[in-house]
Amino acid sequence: MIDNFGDIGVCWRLARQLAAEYQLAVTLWVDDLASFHRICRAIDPALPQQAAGAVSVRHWSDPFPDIAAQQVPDLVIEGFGCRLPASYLDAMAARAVKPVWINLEYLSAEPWVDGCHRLPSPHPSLPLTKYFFFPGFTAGTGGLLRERELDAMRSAFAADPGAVPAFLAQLGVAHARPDRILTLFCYPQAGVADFFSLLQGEDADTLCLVAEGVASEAVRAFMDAPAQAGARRTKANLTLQVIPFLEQPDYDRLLWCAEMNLVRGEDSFVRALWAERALLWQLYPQEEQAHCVKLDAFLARYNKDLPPGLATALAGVMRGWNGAGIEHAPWQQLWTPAAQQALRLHARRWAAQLRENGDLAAKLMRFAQESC
Ligand code: TRH
Repeated sequence: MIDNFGDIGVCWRLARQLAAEYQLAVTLWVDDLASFHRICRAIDPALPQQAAGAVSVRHWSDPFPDIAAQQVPDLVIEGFGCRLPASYLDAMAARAVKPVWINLEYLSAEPWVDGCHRLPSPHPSLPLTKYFFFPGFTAGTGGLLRERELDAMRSAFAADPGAVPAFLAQLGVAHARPDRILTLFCYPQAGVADFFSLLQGEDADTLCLVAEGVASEAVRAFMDAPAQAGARRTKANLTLQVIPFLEQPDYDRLLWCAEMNLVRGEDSFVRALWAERALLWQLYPQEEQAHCVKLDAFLARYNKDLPPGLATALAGVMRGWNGAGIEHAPWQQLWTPAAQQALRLHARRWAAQLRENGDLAAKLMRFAQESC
């Protein structure tokens, strides 16, 4: 049995995987049930306790519900240093056999991560030890979340010539064979309006799909209408369509339809890596530009085996997307037929390398067993 606390996109995925693939009784504690409802429609934000598939979901309210020592499971995962309530820590400490306590950390490609993965941190006053568990891009880290069936599902989708138009039709998207499909998921800081202008002026036809609620201001301005699912408008060579915010499995399928996925944060970024398509990553903006350091660390790894000209162009575009905006020249360099072929091949090789590192849930389970 485990309790899982933390950032919803990542934690919901991990909770489902641990329940489905390891038959664990998982409880997911969530403070913001309304956000959870967006990625899992079955969630009722008004309920303090409910089931979502095989996962039990509880509202992390303030004050925190009373939990007795006997109710504390063998494994407690704290997502992203979310700080467990004092009463819950007391219940953990009151167990005869202490639970394995893991702090699942943020994803970063920075070199120090390998050295910090699995480090213990004894609690200053209670007989408990927390272990840092870092996702990452090397074998020395906890790896990345990847369900057992994911590759088979993606391969079956790719092998079916009717899969893309059929899936898009399900979302209400007419698939008139544009030159390229982009999906857009970003933070409010992204220079979306300028990006739309850039796409309008391109020679290639672009179909850009954006989920309802994402970049709403720029989408509304482009549409000159509310940014609601179903809204669609073409200006010059850009067609923009708003689609519903999807549940996680369908969001994967969406990523499999695109030539390039613009993703953000952590979970959508990792899904875009597994989609094996070109991607642009927007990091969660942090104080003192800490996210730029993280982006450079990722680019240093990801771009290493790309042809040098293409690596420079991709780095320029990705830095622009996370800063002052995307410049036309490096953007265009990504879209020559040779660049597209190289980026697709590179994405496939990279995903294969990442698979070799092992997946996060399996590594977490192994670590928990070793730490009992
Ligand atoms: O929600 P995010 O912004 O999460 C981030 C990261 O965890 C980051 O590390 C943290 O610092 C920041 O929060 C505060 O972006 P992320 O991680 O990509 O999670 C979004 C989830 O939404 C992901 O699971 C994919 C999912 N999603 C859908 O399920 N359907 C959709 O239509 C879309 C657009 C996204």
